[in-house]
Order: sequence, then C-alpha cells, then structure tokens
Amino acid sequence: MPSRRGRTVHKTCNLCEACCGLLIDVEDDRVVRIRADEDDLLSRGHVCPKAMALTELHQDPDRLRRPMRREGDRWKELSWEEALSEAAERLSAIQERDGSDAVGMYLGNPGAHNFGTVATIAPLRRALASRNQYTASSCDQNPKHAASLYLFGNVFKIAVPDLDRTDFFLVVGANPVVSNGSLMTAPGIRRRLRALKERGGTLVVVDPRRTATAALADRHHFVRPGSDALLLASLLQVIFSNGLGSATHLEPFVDGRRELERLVLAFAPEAVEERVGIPATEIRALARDFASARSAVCYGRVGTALHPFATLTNWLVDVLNLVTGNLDRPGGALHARPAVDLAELTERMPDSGEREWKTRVRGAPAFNGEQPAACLAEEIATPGPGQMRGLLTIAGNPVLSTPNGGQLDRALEGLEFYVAVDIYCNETTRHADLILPPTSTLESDNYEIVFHQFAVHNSAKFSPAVLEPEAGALAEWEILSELALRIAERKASGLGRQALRGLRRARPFFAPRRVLDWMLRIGPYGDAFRPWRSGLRLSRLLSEPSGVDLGPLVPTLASWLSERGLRIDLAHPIPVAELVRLAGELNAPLPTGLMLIGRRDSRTNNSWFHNLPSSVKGRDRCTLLMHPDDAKDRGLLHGDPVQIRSRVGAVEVRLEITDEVMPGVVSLPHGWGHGRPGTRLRVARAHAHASLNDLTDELEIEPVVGNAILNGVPVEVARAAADV
Ligand SMILES: Nc1nc2c(c(=O)[nH]1)N[C@H]1C(S)=C(S)[C@@H](COP(=O)(O)OP(=O)(O)OC[C@H]3O[C@@H](n4cnc5c(=O)[nH]c(N)nc54)[C@H](O)[C@@H]3O)O[C@H]1N2
Ligand SMILES: Nc1nc2c(c(=O)[nH]1)N[C@H]1C(S)=C(S)[C@@H](COP(=O)(O)OP(=O)(O)OC[C@H]3O[C@@H](n4cnc5c(=O)[nH]c(N)nc54)[C@H](O)[C@@H]3O)O[C@H]1N2
Ligand code: SF4
Ligand SMILES: [Mo]
Repeated sequence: MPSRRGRTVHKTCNLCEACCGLLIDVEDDRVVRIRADEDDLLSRGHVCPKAMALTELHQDPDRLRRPMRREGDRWKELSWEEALSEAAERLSAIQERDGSDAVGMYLGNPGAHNFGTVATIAPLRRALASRNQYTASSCDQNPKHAASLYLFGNVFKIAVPDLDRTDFFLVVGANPVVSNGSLMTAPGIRRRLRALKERGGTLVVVDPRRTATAALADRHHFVRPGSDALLLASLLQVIFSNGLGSATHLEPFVDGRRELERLVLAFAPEAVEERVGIPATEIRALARDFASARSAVCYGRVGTALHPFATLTNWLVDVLNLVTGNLDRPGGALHARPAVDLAELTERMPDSGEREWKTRVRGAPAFNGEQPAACLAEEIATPGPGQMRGLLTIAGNPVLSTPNGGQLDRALEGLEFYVAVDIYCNETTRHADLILPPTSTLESDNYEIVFHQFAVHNSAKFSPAVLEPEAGALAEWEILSELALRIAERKASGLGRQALRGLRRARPFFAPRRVLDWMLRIGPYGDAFRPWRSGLRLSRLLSEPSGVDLGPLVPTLASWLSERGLRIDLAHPIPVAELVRLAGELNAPLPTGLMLIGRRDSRTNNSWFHNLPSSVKGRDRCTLLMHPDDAKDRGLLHGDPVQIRSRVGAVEVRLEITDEVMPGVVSLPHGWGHGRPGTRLRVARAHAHASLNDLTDELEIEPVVGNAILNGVPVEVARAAADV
C-alpha cells in the first residue's frame, strides 16, 4: 500500500496501440509499483511485460535528459535556449540559402503515441514547408490510409474489426497476440480471442509463419509472402461467381460492382493456388465459410502492408467485408466514433496544400503529403536543387527501421546540420549535431488521440503526468512548438514576425491539455462551445480516470457518406489498375529461392527497447528461423552461425530450425543491429545482433504509395565463416 506520502496515479501505457490502463503507485516522486487497472474501460486489467519496463525506461542512465551538441566524437550539454536557437537558426539558414526542400523531417512511431507531438507536428511541418517529409508510416500503414481514402474519402476513415462481437475473424498478416494489435486497439487480445471461441466463433490466420496468433486459430494457412492480393481477389471471385455475397444497407452508395466482378474473374482459386501456396479447395472453403458466417471480418496488418501489392491488398480486405455484408455492421468492420475524430478534424483543418507528387531523385510517389522513407538516403546524397542538406528527426530511428539502413547511415554523415528530438543517442541520432530530449512518458500527460480512432470500443481517456518533470526539462510539445515558432519567425517579416513572437510568449495557451479541451468540445460528443449544453470536456475526463464510456461501435458509414455526398467506387481507377497489374503477375515465373520476412517479439518495441535489461535478458531473440527442409538442403544445423545475403548487404546471426515457418521462407526480427560505434546504449550494444534492414532493399517500393517492401526479400543463406 502506498505510504502517507504516496499516491496512486492512473496512466495509459503509450508504448503500443493497445493503450492499456495502468495504476502506478508513487512514493516521494518515485515509482514503486506498476499494475493493471482492472477498471480501465478498454483494457480491463490487461498489461504486458513492457509496461513493467516503464520504470526501467524512466531510470535508464542512458536516457538523455539535457540537450546535447556533438563536437567531433564527444557530446557536450548545452542550455535549452542555446540548443533551440541554434537548431532553428541553422535549419532556417540552410532553407534560406538552398530553398525549403533543403531541410527534411522524419517522424517516427512514438510520435503517434505522444499527444503533444500529434498536436504540434502540423505547425512544425508548415513552418518548414518542405517536400522532404518522411514518417515511419511509409514502412507501415500508408497502404491502409490509401485504401480508406479510395473507399471512404478520408485517410483516417479506417474500419476496425468488431472483435468482441464477430463470429468469424480472418487475420491476414498480423500477429496481434504478440503485437497487441495495430489499427485495432483491443488490449487483452488473447482473452478476446478466447471469448470468440467460447461463443462458437472461428479464428482463421493467414501467415507465412505459425505465429502465437496462428497457434490459437481453428485454421492456419501458410501463405507465400506477397501473395495476399491474389488470395483476396480469389475469395472475391468465388463469392461473386457462386452468389455468396450479401446485400447491405450500403448498397445505395456502392458503384462499380459489375466491373469488379469482371476483373476478379481472372483469379479463380485454381489460377492462384500455386502462387499463394493454399490449395484451391481450401480457398473455396474459406470463401464459403467467411461468406456464410453470421458475421465475419477480415483484418490485415503489417504482413499486408510491406509488399508489392500492399495498397490493393488493403483495399481488397475492406471490399471483402463490404460484399459479404460485413462492413458497417456489428460483428463486422465498423468505424469508431472517437471523442476527437481525426477524419472529421482533418476536414476542418485548412488544406496544407499538395498531397501527392513525385520525388526529386527517383520519381517515386509521395502520398498524403510525405515521401517514401525508402528515398531518404538518396534525397540526402544526390546533389542538385532540392538536395537535403539539413534534417530534423523526431522519435525515429530510420537507420534500423527503413530499407537499406546501412546506406542511410552513410548518407547521414554527409548532412550539413542534423537535429534529433529523441530520448537516446542511438544508431540514427548519433549522427546529429544536436539532440533535444523530451520528458519521459511518466512525466507527460497523455491522451491517445490517434488510437481511440482505431479502438474496438468508443471511449475517451486522459492520463496526467505521473511524475513531476525534472527541473529544466521540456515536454515534446514545448520543443516542437518552440522550433516551429522560431523557424516561422525567421522566415516572417515585419508584423508577422511580431505576431509570432507574441504567440511564442503565449505558448502555454496552446498546451496540449487546452488543445485537447478544444478538440473535445468541437468533437462528436462536445458542446460545440455552447456551455449551456452538456457535452464532453476535459474536466469530465479528469474526473473519470479509467476512461469515459462512449458506447460500443455502431454503424456510421452510411451517414458519413450521405452527409458528404460520397460514394464507394468498387471500380476506382487506382485499385482497378493494380488488379490489372496483379493479373499480369499470374503469368510471371514463380520466384525460387528463400524469401525473408520480419517478426516481432512480445518483450521489445521496434528498435528502441533494447537498452532495457528486462527486454534483452534470456535467450537470443535475433535468430534466423528456417524450415528443416531448407536447412537440410544447405547442410545447416540448428544453432549454426549463418550469413544472410541480399542485393544490398549481408548480416550474420544464429540459425533456428523450425517448421513454424513454411518452406522457402526465413524470418528475422527487425530493430536490432546495435553494434554501430558512437551510440550511447550500453545495454543494447552488449546485445547488438544484426539489423534486418541492412538486408532490405530501398529500391523495392510499392508503386501506389511508395511503401517499403520489407517482407518477401530474396536472400541467400549459408554457414558463416566465423561464429557470431
Ligand atoms: N524490416 C522491417 N522494418 C520495419 C518494420 C518491419 O516489420 N520490418 N516495421 C516498421 C514499422 S511498423 C514501424 S512503425 C517502423 C518504426 O520506425 P521508427 O519509428 O523509425 O523506429 P523506432 O524503432 O520506433 O524508433 C523510435 C525512436 O523514438 C525514440 N523515442 C522513444 N520514445 C520517445 C519519445 O517519447 N519522444 C521522442 N522524441 N523520441 C522517443 C527512440 O529512442 C527511437 O529513436 O519500423 C518499420 N520498420
Ligand atoms: N511486442 C511488440 N509489439 C509491437 C511492436 C513491437 O515491435 N513489439 N511494434 C508495434 C508496431 S510499430 C506495429 S505497426 C504493430 C504491428 O502489428 P502486427 O502487424 O500484428 O505485427 P507483425 O508481427 O508485424 O505481424 C505481421 C505478420 O505478418 C506476417 N507476414 C509477413 N509477410 C507476410 C505476407 O506477405 N503475407 C501475410 N499474410 N503475412 C505476412 C508475419 O509473419 C507476421 O506474423 O505492432 C506493434 N506492437
Ligand atoms: S500491451 Fe502495449 S499498451 Fe498494453 S501494457 Fe503492453 S506495451 Fe503497454
Ligand atoms: Mo508500426
């Protein structure tokens, strides 16, 4: 029990998308215990081992607490004023000299989990006004945003599986038991999947690896990496040609069904079975079972996003739900109705200009105002107008997380000036001239603005900082808004400059709590600034620390479409062109050789959790998984050190032989490779291992949105010359 000077604070864990509710006991400004909040509306007592590591993270001696400047090989602390003014001045000076595009920005994954960052990133982008915008989304969910844009008219209008009510859950390329769910905030996946079974429901998993999720499934189909679009098109073919579809209340909004029916004729199960790796009879059975279930939902995640037909695949997932009558209905796929609705909010924002163009060097597509991360290195290294000479990274580690990280690593050395807003000096940020570290997550307020959008139950929860920030520390939003205002000030003249200076002084007025209150008030449950009305405001969230219940997911799509005069076009030219390209693939030679895919581990988080002893202890996790037949063909034994070679590089790891992966497929987790010199990660360096993204190919991108193709990478594997 907390002592007299102790207290218990509610917090939402913001390490992953599950958004679990924690109760944190604090004594004398020290965390003494972290446990699950049994009353949390979403998580109902679920937590994973990572939440327990929050204290370790907070206390990690390598976590940066003061701004640092690199002077040769050494780092020196400097004051916030010096750091912020130098950052803003030097970035703006490069832009003044070489144009706006000469400074780029990369935003990484923890940015989406930080309310302060989400609230301040738009003004910072606007102040920089550069086309060189990058985020981890182009190595992740951009194909889902594109599919939602083409179907429902908004990148944030992403349909969520109604996991707790469905009768048939078809999981394609996701491993929520380990990842804790993505674009599906549903903490406690194991429990929810058990409940599905108990109500007589069915779980089917399609994955080249028998994952922890697949192990719980009624059926698991091995699938050849990158072939999901063929599988989904084939399911549609069976459904259309056997009249298995169901009419829905969305019918009045749907166009192009005939054309889609015609296009998928090419993908009969017999035509795709060899490429997909699932027998035609099983594809037919899956189509029938899915279509005849009382309710069913198909859900695809990272495994559907990192291959050559990623946008089409994500589009087909929603289309399958639609044509079987499962879109916008309980038990199927529904859109959440969060208290701050990003889809509605983006409609209210002034348009920030061009959303799509081609990149300078390669002519790759930009999507949703950002360029593919796969192009980052070449945009830095290739001379000419628009070459990136300055860089700002925020909560990102692209050297380990983007394709051909080794090449990016070298390119970063050539930058004239680089500022990192990050808590660690890691493989990427070691190249920075300045590192600006924000307060730790325990010292920050939190509202999961992004992930309420994808939650399986509508709710709203605010959690205040657990600990007082250390003296002199700045929150992420303070750093970013300071940079935005200082850069904008340098660019403005006369009155504009004065106004910006005034805004800078009034910065507390734009603190995230205040911004959140505004957003709640103009949101779907708010009072629209009419105080005589009752409506959701921050004060209510503060008084209900385990979350405000806003009810189960309900159908909203028909009204969303009709209010905006939108229609669902099943013959949308972009997916249709992709279907035609896919049909062309049916005659291409079948790939031979090994294909490399990634994987995640329940104790780690992408690249940045490996400096915490609890996440690296125990057995080696960065091993190559290989099927026994493939190992035998190569004369390899379990535990052998092996070299994996691709077009772009080679790494060495230990081999694990297992029939958990299908023949022809090998698997290595991403996020490792901490042996590079000059980082300040003592624990991670001792568990360095190798980076998967030293093998992935930056030239391989998906053509619609430019997503990196990080799965299905052709590789060769042989015994390594020396031990690893
Ligand atoms: N081969 C392969 N590559 C992949 C993937 C894959 O499946 N296979 N997955 C992809 C996916 S889904 C993603 S999302 C990306 C992730 O790509 P990134 O976002 O580039 O990488 P992370 O490893 O999440 O690195 C997060 C960074 O944020 C810092 N950080 C942590 N907390 C904070 C904070 O509160 N504030 C700030 N400012 N910094 C913080 C960490 O120190 C670290 O530098 O990786 C992608 N890369
Ligand atoms: N513990 C832990 N949790 C995490 C993270 C973490 O690093 N660690 N990362 C977080 C992030 S940033 C994200 S985006 C989410 C990701 O959440 P998920 O998508 O659920 O997680 P992944 O493990 O990437 O699952 C992708 C699955 O796709 C399979 N796969 C690979 N290629 C193909 C293919 O071509 N077709 C099919 N059908 N399957 C394929 C892989 O074997 C893998 O099982 O997890 C989040 N949660
Ligand atoms: S599942 Fe995710 S949100 Fe929940 S405790 Fe673990 S890391 Fe935190
Ligand atoms: Mo991600």
